[in-house]
Amino acid sequence: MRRYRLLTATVLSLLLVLATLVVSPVFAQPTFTGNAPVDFTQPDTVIIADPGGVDDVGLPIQAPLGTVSGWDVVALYFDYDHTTDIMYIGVDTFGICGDVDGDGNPGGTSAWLAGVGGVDFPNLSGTESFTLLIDTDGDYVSGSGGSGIEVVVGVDDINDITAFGTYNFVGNPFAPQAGFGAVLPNTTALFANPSAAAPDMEFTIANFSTLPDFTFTPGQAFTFWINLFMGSFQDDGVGEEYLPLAGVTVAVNIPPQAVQPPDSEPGLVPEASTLILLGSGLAGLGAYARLRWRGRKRRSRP
Ligand SMILES: [Ca+2]
Ligand SMILES: [Ca+2]
Ligand SMILES: [Ca+2]
Ligand SMILES: [Ca+2]
Repeated sequence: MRRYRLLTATVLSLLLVLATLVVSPVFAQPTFTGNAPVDFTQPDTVIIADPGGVDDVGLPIQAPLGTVSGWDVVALYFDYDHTTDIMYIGVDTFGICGDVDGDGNPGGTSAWLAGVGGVDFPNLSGTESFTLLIDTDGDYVSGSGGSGIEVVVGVDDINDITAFGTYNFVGNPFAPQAGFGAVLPNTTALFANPSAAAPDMEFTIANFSTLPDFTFTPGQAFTFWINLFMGSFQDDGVGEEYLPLAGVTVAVNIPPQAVQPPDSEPGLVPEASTLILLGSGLAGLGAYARLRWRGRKRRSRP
């Protein structure tokens, strides 16, 4: 009996060791600094470029030549950690997110903006708004303005950055800033209130797979659909940013959990603990073989 228990334990431990040698999940999380294109460099990052590019947020003729609004988005970045179920999101704005007049101060109004009757409010207050709409199951008819958007992440047109969070979406996708419903339990951690030192909006959403109507299993590939809006009603003459377009969604395709075969990377050495386990497994097999050999010798005696 003893030898069978020893054999079972040995085989199990060897299988375990082999399993860890064959596939080990790999995920390097972005380190937020407030600069999305620098922070999101992982191979599984999904980038959604603004089809409108830079300079698709209109400005009044009073704005100095070369001015770009802080509403102007270059690209969105997504990186999902299948192990922790945390989604990392970065929004690369050309300047500082929320700096409506692009003068380098997200909470200060330039003379030309004041001249046309506009105000640049601090901390996304006033009617300044940042909204990321999410259709988790793809039932929103893009461009329709109908139902189907489950979630909105950001700040509506009433509150300021202190209310940044993840909410049920209950409005019309053509006016996303006015469609915030009940707050969802998913912890939403904003890296920083955008400033000159950290110009891009960066945040994480916890328990991402539990957002309403999601049906994917972490580890597997999945898709959701988004629309991003940034703008204000009090920045007279300055336009709004919609990605890709007002009321239109774009698919975000998240790849499956990355796994790394043991010899995929030259110079990759198995961890010491793995080698010790492998060694003890082999030693166990050796002990079993010796037991069997002795048993056979005893039996073969006349
Ligand atoms: Ca843009
Ligand atoms: Ca400003
Ligand atoms: Ca502002
Ligand atoms: Ca939906």
